[in-house]
Amino acid sequence: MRIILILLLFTLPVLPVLAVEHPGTDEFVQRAVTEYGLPEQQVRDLLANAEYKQSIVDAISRPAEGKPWHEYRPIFLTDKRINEGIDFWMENRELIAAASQQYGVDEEIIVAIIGVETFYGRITGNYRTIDALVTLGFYYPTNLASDRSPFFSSELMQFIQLASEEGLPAAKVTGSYAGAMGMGQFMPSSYREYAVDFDGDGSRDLWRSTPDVVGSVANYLHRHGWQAGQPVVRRALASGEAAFDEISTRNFTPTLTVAQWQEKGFTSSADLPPELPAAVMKLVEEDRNTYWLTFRNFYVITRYNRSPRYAMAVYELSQEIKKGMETL
Ligand SMILES: [Ca+2]
Repeated sequence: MRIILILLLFTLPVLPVLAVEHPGTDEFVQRAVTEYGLPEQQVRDLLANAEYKQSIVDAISRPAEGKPWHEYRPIFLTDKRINEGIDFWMENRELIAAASQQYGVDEEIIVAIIGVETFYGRITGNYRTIDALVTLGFYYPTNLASDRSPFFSSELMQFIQLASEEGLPAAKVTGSYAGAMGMGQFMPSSYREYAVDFDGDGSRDLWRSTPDVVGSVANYLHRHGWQAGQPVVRRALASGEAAFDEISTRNFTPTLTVAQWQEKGFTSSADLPPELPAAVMKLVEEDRNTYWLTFRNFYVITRYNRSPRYAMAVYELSQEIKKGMETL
């Protein structure tokens, strides 16, 4: 009997499994303590509590943003998302008007961002933020084009600070697989920098306070330079000799004027001031490419998410919702 027990002790796994220390823990903890003055044991405990998630690595490895526009657009431009956007706007009419007024950001864009990010707050993500940031900060897949682990590691540091400042339960907070949180999907650094307490209850709650979410999204766009009432994007006609190699792919900072782009073969379909700064974007439709002049406000939307298709989806959704509001 005794021998069997001893054998069992050696062959059965010991439960609960002792936490494995994540690679890079010591270096991270040291920085947390010396550079940010965070309490060592608390940081160690939090990291030890975090779990590596293969599903997070799989998700970051899937190039969802790489879909051509004609496949990307139908994900966001649905009747359901348009109609729920109209409902969300109606339910929060005064609030959205107040945020728009205070931060100088068009109402329909605030609504559309929350619609694209989380279906108006319904789908905010079920990954523990600590798992997401530890997995991507400490185990970022090496087979991807660029190593973004420094970014996620830095967001992890921001998250620990955020949790301490806002009194959040760091081990319980949930969000996207990439660490974005709440109805507006703010990364920890953005939460710390741009979130506002728009309902004035003394805390910034981007999960449960719709006023805080609406105010924070508006403030984010405002701080990145939104210009109220100004154009976002307009269709352009490209001549056969147009400067196709000067089209933006990653950075949509407007570098030339509408008039200069016209000289390069991209003519606006709408009447625009010739001195208006613009960039040029190509979208891949099913049977052809289309060309677009993008402006300062388009660039501002890409500060929320770098993909030009994301910015285009936000813009188109905003226009559909606005149209729906006008016909109510
Ligand atoms: Ca609040």
